[in-house]
Amino acid sequence: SAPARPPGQADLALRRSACRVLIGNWTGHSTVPSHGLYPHQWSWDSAFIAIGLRHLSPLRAQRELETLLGAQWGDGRVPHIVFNRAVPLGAYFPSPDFWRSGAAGAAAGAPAALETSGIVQPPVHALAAWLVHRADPASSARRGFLARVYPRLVAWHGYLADRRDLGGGGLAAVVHPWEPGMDNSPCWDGPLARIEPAAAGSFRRADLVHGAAADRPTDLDYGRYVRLAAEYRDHGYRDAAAPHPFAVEDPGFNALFVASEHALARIAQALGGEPDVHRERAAALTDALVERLWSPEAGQFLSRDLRADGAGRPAGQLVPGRSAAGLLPLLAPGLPPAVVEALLETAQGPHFGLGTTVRLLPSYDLRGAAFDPHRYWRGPAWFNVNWLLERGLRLHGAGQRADALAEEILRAAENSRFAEYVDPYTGAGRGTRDFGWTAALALDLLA
Ligand code: 9YW
Repeated sequence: SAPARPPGQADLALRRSACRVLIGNWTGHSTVPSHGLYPHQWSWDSAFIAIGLRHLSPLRAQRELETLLGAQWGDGRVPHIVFNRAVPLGAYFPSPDFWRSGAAGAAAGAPAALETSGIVQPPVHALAAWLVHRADPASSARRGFLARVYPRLVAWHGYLADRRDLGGGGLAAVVHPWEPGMDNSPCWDGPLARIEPAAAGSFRRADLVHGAAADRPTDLDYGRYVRLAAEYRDHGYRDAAAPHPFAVEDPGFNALFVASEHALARIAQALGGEPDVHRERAAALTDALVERLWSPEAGQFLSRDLRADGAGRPAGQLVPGRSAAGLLPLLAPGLPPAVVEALLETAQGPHFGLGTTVRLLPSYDLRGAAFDPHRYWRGPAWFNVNWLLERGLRLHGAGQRADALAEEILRAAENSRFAEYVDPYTGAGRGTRDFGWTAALALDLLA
């Protein structure tokens, strides 16, 4: 999905510096998002990182995904963090002694020899595995890469389809705001309001050592994140047993599920197996997305809160806030044409401003009362979201808009020294620098 233009000197320099970040963040078996802020292996980060790493070293990219999948639980879940034992406990919170995966997760099949978290992140992995394979089919075949990862990816998707269909409508639900990967999106303000925060003094945030407090989630958010994770843990991470007071169907998470299910079909076919089961699931997920999360009034997908809010609002309502996650179903090839048309219009309209008021797609509605251009997932533009949108635009024939977006992604990556996120209007960097997926996805667009 590269923009159609010959590489210039600036691109060669950018490619070199992106490679430098990926080499610097490599730990020997996987890549950290950031040595300071996030010094372990993160699930969806690793998938995006592998997508870039394949241009630098297909073998490393394969290894990245295999390391992550090596931490898969018996019930099929792929944990959102795989901890590196060489990193001091205090470097990141919540640390392994909080999650206690081996003991607390035993009934759900947590691996005894590794330390992981117990929640998940969006399923970008099958898509990444397919793209990694395509980068070097010969080494992939020689190492039996696809044959090794395929059963694990099938089990992962099986976990999401079976244990996480909490709404019974054919979509996967997330049970913690960390799971959709957009921690403090304003869309979670309502669903989180009913969660009693953990006492402020009962935990110590490590993130504030590395990031400006005004660019990060608040202490109140963190108190609620901690409460939810502890409660899940105390129910043995068993989805049938846990009360899941936060249960949301997120359009971004499910859009990636669709894209990855299509990738699984390609993987199955390459292995001489059965692609149809995957195509059928992808089609069913796409239908469920449209049926359950499409809002014709908003012209985009919204999240569905599966729980009642305690203030009289019944369970199963759409959350009104407009997150960029609601545009990511553009990744699904089988959307109704009218939905595609409306999504393209919304992306370029006043709420997201693509190609008009902003340089990069903001994470949240520019016109929303909660919009904040600097605070994490409440407005800043993120490189993975923009890379996904670029792909979706291209898939649906908006090639020129995709080219223009790719160009902006590259310029912002370069000017911000591979920032974690940027101001969507100016492209000015925020958060940490030399961020893994920023470098990886820039490299992918340059390839
Ligand atoms: C956390 C690592 C992760 C990302 C998430 C992002 C943030 C906070 O950092 O999560 O402590 O896990 O929101 O998308 O994967 O980069």
